[in-house]
Amino acid sequence: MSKKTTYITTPIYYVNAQPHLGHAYSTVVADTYSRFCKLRGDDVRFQTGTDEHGDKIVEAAAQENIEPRQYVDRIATMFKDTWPLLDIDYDRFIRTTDEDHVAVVKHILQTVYDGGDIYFDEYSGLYCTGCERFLIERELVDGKCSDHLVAPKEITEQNYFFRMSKYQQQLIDHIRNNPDFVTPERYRNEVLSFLSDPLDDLCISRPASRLNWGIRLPFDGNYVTYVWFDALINYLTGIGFPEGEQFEHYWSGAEHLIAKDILKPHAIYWPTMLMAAGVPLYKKLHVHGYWNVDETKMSKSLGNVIKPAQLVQDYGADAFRYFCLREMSFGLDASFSSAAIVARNNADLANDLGNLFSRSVSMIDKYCQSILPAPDKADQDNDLRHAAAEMISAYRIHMGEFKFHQGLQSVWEFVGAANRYIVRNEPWSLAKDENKTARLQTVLYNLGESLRLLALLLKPVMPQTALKMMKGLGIDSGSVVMQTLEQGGSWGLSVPGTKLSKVGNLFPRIDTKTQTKGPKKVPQHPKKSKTDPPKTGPQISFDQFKEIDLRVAKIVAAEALPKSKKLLKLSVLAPEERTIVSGLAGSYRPEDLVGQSVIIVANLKAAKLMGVLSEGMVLTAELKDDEGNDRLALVTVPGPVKAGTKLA
Ligand code: ME8
Repeated sequence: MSKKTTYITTPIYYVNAQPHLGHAYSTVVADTYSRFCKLRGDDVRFQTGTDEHGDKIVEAAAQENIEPRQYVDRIATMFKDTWPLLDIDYDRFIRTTDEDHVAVVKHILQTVYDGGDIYFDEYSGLYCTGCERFLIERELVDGKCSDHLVAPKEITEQNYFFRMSKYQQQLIDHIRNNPDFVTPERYRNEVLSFLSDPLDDLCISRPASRLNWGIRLPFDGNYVTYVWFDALINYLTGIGFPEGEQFEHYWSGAEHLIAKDILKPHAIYWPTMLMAAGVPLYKKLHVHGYWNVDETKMSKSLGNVIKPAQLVQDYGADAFRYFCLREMSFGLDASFSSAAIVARNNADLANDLGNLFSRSVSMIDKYCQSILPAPDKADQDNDLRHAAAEMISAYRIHMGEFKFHQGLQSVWEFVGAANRYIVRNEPWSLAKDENKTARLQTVLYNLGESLRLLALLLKPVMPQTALKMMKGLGIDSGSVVMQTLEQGGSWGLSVPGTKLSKVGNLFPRIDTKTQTKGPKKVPQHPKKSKTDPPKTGPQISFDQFKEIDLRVAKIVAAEALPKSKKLLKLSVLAPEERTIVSGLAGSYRPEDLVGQSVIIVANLKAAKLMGVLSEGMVLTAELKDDEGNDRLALVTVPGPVKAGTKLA
């Protein structure tokens, strides 16, 4: 059976700005999707690049007093040099100044012109230099372009026009008949709504007397091609259109990725251009939202532009890639902040995944001299197997639908299940009992196998971490079971007897104290006089006291709540599993809590804290640490007392 082909593209970025967080996000998403499709077994091609013609570029070069050619070479190199820092593995970096691209643009223009869909006309219109296009009245807000906040210039010119209006109905029909053509649905609806009004024809030339940095029209050398008509064609050039074998092979699997800012050119200009040129339409357009920074728009003038190289230096490529994909619900806007990325790093990566890896590997080291033991065949541990199977099927669906945050959520549900598996099985206790060696070996094998599956699924998102995990597990990254979901996505493929190796921690915790600027505030408390009477609250009867359901609970998982400095989300057994949100973040690291037996008020009315339903309260005592800061100390119970035991 021949492989499914996928051709994923990013926008080609304007070289009037240096690479920033938004460019990095789109490129990381495309890279992850490309790697995911390979994992799914597809034959994949991935293209990114730079958009180098047009007014904006001429202006930017003029500001630096250099020729456009020199300017575009410099900034294109910056983009090219940035992507390896984020482990972007593209097949082609295309530039619209590349020779083959210029030839393809001319070819398409000539084809559409010969087909009668390009005509010459005089036009007066409102031109926005920022958008590089004529705007229509209903796109203006208070007479200004809503994106660039400047009034467009009234321009009258003779120009060439593309008969876009001719293809309006054909485009509407295509979008209606292909629900996945533009996703998520909100953007499909936006396009259909735009198409409910008559479509204008598109001005596709600029007089060379006004702008000569562009591709000359093949049928009139006095004009250059409008930058959007030129740029969109990059998607065809990159795979050898019109003759190339690659075009035949990949075009039917073309999926474009963009942000909402360039929806109209991609969902309206581009498909109608393809129709006029007699080229089948691309398969899908995936549209994501915008990253804001600390809730504000990212912009040069606000000085809050985030550079990818800095992000890699501060957090590492993998933590940044994970954060982007986990934090943004694809299609919606999201807010970037150092606090949010640090919280994700510490909770999800260092705590949940990192601890699972280091605990498991060090137990295999301690109890089996770093050799993966053989499991007892009769001992299936179906819960963990089922959790793994569920993770793989949810991951496959969500990642394939660009719901990366949900794909990763399913992976982290499994990480949680594996961490709870350790707590439930207590390998350290099994190791003390000679009769339980077979069980201990099964538990450790299952942990090794869980980690192998996690490494496989995390390859597209965090390539370096996946490699490190494989190395630690003693698995050759080229081994067949680590290549595709088909070959490696079932339980039990780790080979007993494999020698593990020491690779250290997967993720360092980032110390939030060194991240925040300025001195730490010490909370002030009114001083108590020695003669103050001890405070007691209102008295309750014994019967009232008996109403309080105090129980021993065992903490089986703990994680920070990303948006809160104080709260931790705990999973406890009492004896049934429940979630409790507790204000312990300033006093304990999540990993120090797992395994502790504490006292909870089990019948406290459930309440939502930071969006998480908390079903109970953990008892703590207040104390002051050496620096005089308030801390909370858990009221703990010795290990042998069973989870769920009521306090008498
Ligand atoms: O529009 N959040 O180039 P461009 C998320 N050359 N993504 C962002 C972003 C943000 N705040 N800011 C930018 C162009 N992006 C044209 C494209 S394609 C044939 C021609 C990303 O440099 C996002 O992918 O302005 C957006 O669509 C793209 O950068 C715009 O890049």
